[in-house]
Amino acid sequence: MVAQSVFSVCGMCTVRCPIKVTVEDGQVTFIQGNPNVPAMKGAVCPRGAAGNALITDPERPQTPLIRVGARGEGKWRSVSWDEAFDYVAGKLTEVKDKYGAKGIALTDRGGPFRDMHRALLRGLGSPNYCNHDSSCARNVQHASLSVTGMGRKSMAYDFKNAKHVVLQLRNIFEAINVQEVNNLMDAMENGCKLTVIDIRATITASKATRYFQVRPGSDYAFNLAVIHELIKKRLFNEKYVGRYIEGLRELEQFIEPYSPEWAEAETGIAPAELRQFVRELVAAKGAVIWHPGWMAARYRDSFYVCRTAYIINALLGSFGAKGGMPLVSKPGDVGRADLKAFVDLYPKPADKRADGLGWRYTHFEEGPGLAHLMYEAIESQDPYPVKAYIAYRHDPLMGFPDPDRLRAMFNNLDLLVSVTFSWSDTAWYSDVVLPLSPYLERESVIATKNALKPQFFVRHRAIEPRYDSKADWEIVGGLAKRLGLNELVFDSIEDIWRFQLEGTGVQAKDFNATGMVNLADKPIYRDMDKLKFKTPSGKLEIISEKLEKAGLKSLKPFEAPETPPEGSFRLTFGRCAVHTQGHTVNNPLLFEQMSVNPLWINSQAAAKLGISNGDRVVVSQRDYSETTVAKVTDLIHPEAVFIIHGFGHRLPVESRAFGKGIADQNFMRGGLDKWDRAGGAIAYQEHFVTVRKA
Ligand SMILES: Nc1nc2c(c(=O)[nH]1)N[C@H]1C(S)=C(S)[C@@H](COP(=O)(O)OP(=O)(O)OC[C@H]3O[C@@H](n4cnc5c(=O)[nH]c(N)nc54)[C@H](O)[C@@H]3O)O[C@H]1N2
Ligand SMILES: Nc1nc2c(c(=O)[nH]1)N[C@H]1C(S)=C(S)[C@@H](COP(=O)(O)OP(=O)(O)OC[C@H]3O[C@@H](n4cnc5c(=O)[nH]c(N)nc54)[C@H](O)[C@@H]3O)O[C@H]1N2
Ligand code: SF4
Ligand SMILES: [Mo]
Repeated sequence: MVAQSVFSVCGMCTVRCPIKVTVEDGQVTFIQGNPNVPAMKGAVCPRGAAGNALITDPERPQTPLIRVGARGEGKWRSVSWDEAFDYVAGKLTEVKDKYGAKGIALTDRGGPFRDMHRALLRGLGSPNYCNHDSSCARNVQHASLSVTGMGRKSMAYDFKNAKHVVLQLRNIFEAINVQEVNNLMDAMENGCKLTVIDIRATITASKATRYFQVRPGSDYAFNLAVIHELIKKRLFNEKYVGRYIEGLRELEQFIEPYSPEWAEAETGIAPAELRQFVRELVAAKGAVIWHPGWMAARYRDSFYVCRTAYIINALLGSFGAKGGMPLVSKPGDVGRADLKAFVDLYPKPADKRADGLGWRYTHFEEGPGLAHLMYEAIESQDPYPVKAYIAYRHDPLMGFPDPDRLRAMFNNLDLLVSVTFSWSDTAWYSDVVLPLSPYLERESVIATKNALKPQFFVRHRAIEPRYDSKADWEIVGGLAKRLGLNELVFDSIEDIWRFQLEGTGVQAKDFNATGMVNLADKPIYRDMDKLKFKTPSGKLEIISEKLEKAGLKSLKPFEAPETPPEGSFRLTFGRCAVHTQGHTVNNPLLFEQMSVNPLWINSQAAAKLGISNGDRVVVSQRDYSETTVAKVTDLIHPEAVFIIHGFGHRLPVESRAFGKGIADQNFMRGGLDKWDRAGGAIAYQEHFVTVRKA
């Protein structure tokens, strides 16, 4: 049997790296980074390499399932796809007849492959699409919009050519994006400096030229002091600032009290060190990336941390610059037609959104919504009842705070459907589970990547499904057929690709050789004298009209984070290199590499509690407790404890993950109400716990 190479896209995390899959005799024998993309260096990360273990693992939904017991009881009837589609379409139609199409909501995990299921919802006539992002990067997105008028992905992080990279709230060597990691390592070999600002000495910090351990939640103070130094010493890029910044005078007045000496009391960082750091940034002459963060849904002022990060980039002249944050190109920017979109087949629904965006909250970007506010509407029926909810590749019961409250909200639903390739807390609580084929067993719609070198790319199916699961387009098509949305029903993926590619001059076969079609020959950097931003003034704006109109401050005075109550710690969390969120802990290969999430606790704090490294500890919040093992270390700030998110599974169908480690979301009671009015994201790290030896 000859080996076959399939160019595809990894699905083990949200990054979606281009991969080359070797298939022999209908089995996947090797997964590597797509060699046509130099920045992949032929490699994938540990999770990408474990894709095949997901295929062979029987501990995932194998057929469509309809609930027979109570919600969450785990009693299921295995049904045919026909029956599952009929059932879901029937219930959706009932809800639509009784409450209108707006009574149906769908959330997903964002990303490039969502055109068809978004079209399905819009075709039904509902405005209630949300992605997961109020649990992740919404603050960054809204900060970017407020300063540049453009979304966060309108700028690339040009790590490869950078001279100084600042990672604040960003642990790049463990929360991995393979191409970014490789590009940053190349730059560091060429002398690029790396500064890490974290509350823990991570692996990224261990590779840094400079590491600042700040007090948890004090980043805004840190950034204000950096701005103070740049402005007071006139260290900013005068030409760039004169040309592109609107509102410098307001910034100058606002920043007055926030000196490095003032900040020291908040952050714990000595003024001399901060000043030396700022001088080094300035010396890098615009080839600076001050990363605005990714999972920046942490504090009540995280939006302002991201916003000041963008302002610092502006003062240093990083926007548009090679080695900084150059603007990306869309197909239209290089004279090419973009893909035809399925969502455009239907008009934008006229009803107002259940989450209040566009009418109650006018300063937020409407498109991906704010899922937690939609959940609130399920509970309150304000502005109207939402009675059917499809969680599409999304696990809100693990990803949002306070799962007990969320489950109570979901009890108001007439229908809860989960489309997923793995078991998840949400799937377990659903009325219907529609098993999606894992990424190696399914293909996707073609997607556009806006980039320095824009492209179209596609996920090819490497192998046939082992169980009775389906690809996205098959699931959407099966429902669409029964809901009278025949435009979304296709016999083959080739027909779908043909629809999408119409008028682009590209054909499906053009993807066979590498999995992608480049729309430009080389990376395109804009002329630094002719940058345009999409704000009302066309410049980078210190004062955002949208925020001010909504009664919010563009420049918010600093308020210190709460000090943990006596004997308590702030609960902090993040990623590790071998797991993705909650859905890989039960992966046989990855579970072997890390089966439990230890609680990081500062050595001195632990000593006071009589806790030694490796002890079992009880983590508590009021009357609620879970138990794990302690990692006692000098490397974390004494006010915080830290765990890797995604553990503490309690589903009997996951024999490996069951009962291992603790679940941070369970210690966030009331957390659905703690969200950032300016940035839109949940403030996940505003919760405290106590710790004792078990
Ligand atoms: N307490 C706490 N809450 C958090 C976080 C935290 O650290 N602590 N992290 C937050 C962050 S950064 C995010 S992004 C959200 C994530 O939370 P979710 O958005 O729920 O993301 P995933 O765990 O990736 O879950 C996606 C679900 O879709 C299924 N799935 C189906 N197909 C695919 C596929 O092709 N790719 C992927 N990746 N999944 C698929 C997976 O099996 C899984 O059940 O949670 C957020 N919530
Ligand atoms: N291996 C792996 N890679 C992933 C993912 C994964 O699950 N696994 N998920 C992907 C997703 S969805 C996302 S959103 C990204 C997330 O990427 P990141 O946001 O980089 O990852 P995190 O680990 O959530 O958080 C980064 C750091 O913030 C620190 N931190 C916590 N509190 C504070 C604070 O008050 N101040 C400062 N300065 N730092 C603080 C944490 O200690 C942590 O090291 O990763 C992506 N890549
Ligand atoms: S970072 Fe790793 S898991 Fe995520 S898409 Fe890339 S190879 Fe896959
Ligand atoms: Mo995320």
